[in-house]
Amino acid sequence: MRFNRHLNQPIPDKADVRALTPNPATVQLIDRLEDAGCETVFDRFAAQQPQCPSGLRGTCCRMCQWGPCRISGKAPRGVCGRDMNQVVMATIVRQLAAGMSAHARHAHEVVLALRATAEGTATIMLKGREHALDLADRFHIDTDGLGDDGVVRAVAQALLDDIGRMTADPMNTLEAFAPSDRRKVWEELDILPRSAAYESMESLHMTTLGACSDWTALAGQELRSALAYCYGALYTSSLATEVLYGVPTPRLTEVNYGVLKPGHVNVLLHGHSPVMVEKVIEKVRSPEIEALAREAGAEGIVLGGMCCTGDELLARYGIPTVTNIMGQELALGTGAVDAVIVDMQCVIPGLKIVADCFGTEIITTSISNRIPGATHIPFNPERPETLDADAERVARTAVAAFGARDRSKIEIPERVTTAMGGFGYEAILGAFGGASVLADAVRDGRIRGVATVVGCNTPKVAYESAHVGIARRLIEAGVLVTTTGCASHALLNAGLCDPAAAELAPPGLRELLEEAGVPPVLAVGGCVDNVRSLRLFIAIAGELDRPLAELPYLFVGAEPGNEKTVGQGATFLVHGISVLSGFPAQIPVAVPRIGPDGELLDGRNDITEFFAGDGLLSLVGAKIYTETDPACAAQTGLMHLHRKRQALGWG
Ligand code: MSK
Repeated sequence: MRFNRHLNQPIPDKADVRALTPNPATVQLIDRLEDAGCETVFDRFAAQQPQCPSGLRGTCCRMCQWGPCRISGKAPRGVCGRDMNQVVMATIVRQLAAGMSAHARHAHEVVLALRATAEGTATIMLKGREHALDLADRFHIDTDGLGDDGVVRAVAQALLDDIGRMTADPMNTLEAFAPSDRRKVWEELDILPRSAAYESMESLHMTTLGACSDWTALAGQELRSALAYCYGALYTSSLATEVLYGVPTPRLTEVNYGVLKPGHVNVLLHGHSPVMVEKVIEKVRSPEIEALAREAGAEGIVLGGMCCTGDELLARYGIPTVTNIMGQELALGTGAVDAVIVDMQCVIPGLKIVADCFGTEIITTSISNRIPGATHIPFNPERPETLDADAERVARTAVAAFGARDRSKIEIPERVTTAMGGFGYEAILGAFGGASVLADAVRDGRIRGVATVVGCNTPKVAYESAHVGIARRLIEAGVLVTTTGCASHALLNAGLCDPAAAELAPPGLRELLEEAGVPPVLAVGGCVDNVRSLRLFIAIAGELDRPLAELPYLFVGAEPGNEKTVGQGATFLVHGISVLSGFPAQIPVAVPRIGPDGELLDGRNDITEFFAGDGLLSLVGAKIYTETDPACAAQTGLMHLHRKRQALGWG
């Protein structure tokens, strides 16, 4: 592997990916696309090397039109006078705001659909009505005389307020779900947020030219935004989805590229928002559309999931997942995919390039997402009355693609993996017999710690090797693992979400898993469902009567990619749960070197001290560890968990 001295770590090329990626189907499809002369993310990443050192270190400032400015030893300040700390922290604050905007937009669509359902303008059958009653209770909504739909409408309004409130009133979800000892920490730090929309606005405001010159105040805004992100975007989206489509329960299925079938219409469902895709599934499973597929000569219809839409559909219906953000082009390389129905986020432009190589129909269903050459049938959350008819058109377009394609190019890897998904918060507690059972096991060491292994992929790490390498080692050391997002696909395809994988765990954890009939990695849903893992952490801490920051917990983001991952990590940090990152964010990493007089310079700076030293630790009780090599990263994580246990006297 090529070593990048600016990052102090190796960077993989395509040969390294072939050698290190854990899924043999991946290698088969990389070769297949190369033979077909079809470029992928791996080729474009190679073409971009070497990447700009200033960009990699986060020291390039592009936040006004006086720049761009590169902060260096020669020019330590930008044209306006910003120094390195201000540039790097402002960039991180902006990344979190961008990620928060994405999740908040997703939440907004789902909550509007919930409200429209209560008002009767959207034809959606509510599957989680009892969940709405529970939320109404938690939000202290006076339900007297509201009626069933009135309660749902009031809950939707409370969630909508948390997405978009512009005044300093408390957030409903934060008041209902945050642990009280944490709320005190946040009050003392003065970081209680208003809403996702307000903090996105304030983050952009504070980082614009001449608005704030104190990097520590920007760091405070980062933490405030993390809370807005968690409670205004993640909780709102995950809870509204549960009221609309029900709370997931575990189910066994098969996943991986091999679930696609040559004689069938193969349709992949990709993106994040559940609203259109749920209705499309309803249509695809109707006798009319099934008949249409048979008329076109197909033996049936296969639905497969990609990215977070895939995670959610696996959780709710056991629909097989295929792959994640960096595998989306590879999936089309099977030549078997007739249509990809995409809604919002993580649908890369490269998808259409490969689609054109194989004649795959791309259908965009979000008003925010346009792809040149794709069929556009969008769901507009302000006009829910068209949902039914639009979903029917989407389903018909997808099925019609079967007859229009050249099927001679089909080559599906045989690999199929058994997996269990559907571990909503309630399902995890139900499987183990309650939070107290898990708390006892954490205290007596049968569970050495609880980690959530989540997030995207990045071409800067050999594809999926870190997710799988770290998770496997954590299991072998007795750590219970939850997962979401693209990491989830890597772990599902690697067999770690198969109940049979309990045999990898040491005796104490293995017995617990076998008794509960669950795998060592619990797939909880899409990236907004990280709050299900957070709720689990909070529930166990409650049983143990300990603050979150004292417990052997860890957030692992081994292959960060999307701006959304910044807020995911920050969400857990601000709750006192440390983060293990597999790749340095765009900050000047501490690179030790020898000084002019032979002395060792450790390369530390204010930003690395804040995130990885005592800064954040002294404020919220958590910090970031960064380690690329999966074996070393797992050791780092295990050391963190062990130290927590030692401090508690739990050995
Ligand atoms: S899809 S945000 S690449 S997890 Fe949620 Fe995957 Fe990250 Fe998108």
